[in-house]
Amino acid sequence: MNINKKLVIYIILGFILLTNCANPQSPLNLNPLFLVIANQTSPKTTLSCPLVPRREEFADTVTQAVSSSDTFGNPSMSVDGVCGGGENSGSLDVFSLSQTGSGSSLVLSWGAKTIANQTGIDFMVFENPWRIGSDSTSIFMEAIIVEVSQDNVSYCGFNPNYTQGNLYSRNPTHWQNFAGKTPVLYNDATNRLDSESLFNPSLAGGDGFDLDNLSDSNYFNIGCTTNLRDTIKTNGFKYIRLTSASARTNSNTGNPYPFDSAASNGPDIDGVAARYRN
Ligand SMILES: [Ca+2]
Ligand SMILES: [Ca+2]
Ligand SMILES: [Ca+2]
Repeated sequence: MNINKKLVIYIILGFILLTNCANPQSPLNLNPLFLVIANQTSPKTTLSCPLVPRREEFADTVTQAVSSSDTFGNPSMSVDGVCGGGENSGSLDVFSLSQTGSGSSLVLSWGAKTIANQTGIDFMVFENPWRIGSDSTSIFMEAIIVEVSQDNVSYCGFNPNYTQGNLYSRNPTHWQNFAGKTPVLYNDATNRLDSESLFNPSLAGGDGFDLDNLSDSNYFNIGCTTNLRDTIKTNGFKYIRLTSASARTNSNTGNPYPFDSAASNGPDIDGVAARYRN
């Protein structure tokens, strides 16, 4: 192409750009065209959940689980990424725990990595609770007891405290230090937050835990001592165990923690994310 033809093309392009900058509503605005082209060619248009390969924050190893042929009986769904359904619906990318028995617990890890205790929330548990209508005190939720360990033998937990006795409550504030009570906003495809926002519950949803709040209670006979609690707080943990609350006895009542007997068939684990991995 000779230099005169180039000059003419540059002048035309310059005119188009100037027109667009001056008047965003101009029919010459190229943005919609660019969007159409981008939508036709970019692989981002086929966003799917879960994201492959999974992001490094998520636990990637199923250490212990009881799988089944049920729809949600595949433990790998708990380590494949997180596909939260937002405030009013629950993810289906989940592995379901049973209410009682050996299938009521799941142990996950991050390969050989240690999860450290640093500033603020150290890990997030993503179940699939959802809000019933607009009432934030009415959540369809299946409570989970959370415990961590260095050797998958002796564990310490977060001193779960349920305040409504034998009566099941849908109000998450009645379930202190349990997981499974906050709707999940994070989604690998549609709400892929950066590695800091993933641990901000107001952006990601889910239930955050800080190792500073680890308890030395051994009420559940899990092998916890004050020494182990302090060691985990200082040096971190390798294994996280998630257990249906209904499989455990409430120290306040001497009975198993209640669940929504009309609708619940056990907590559903979408994934767990750790903030500080060594
Ligand atoms: Ca912390
Ligand atoms: Ca659930
Ligand atoms: Ca999942």
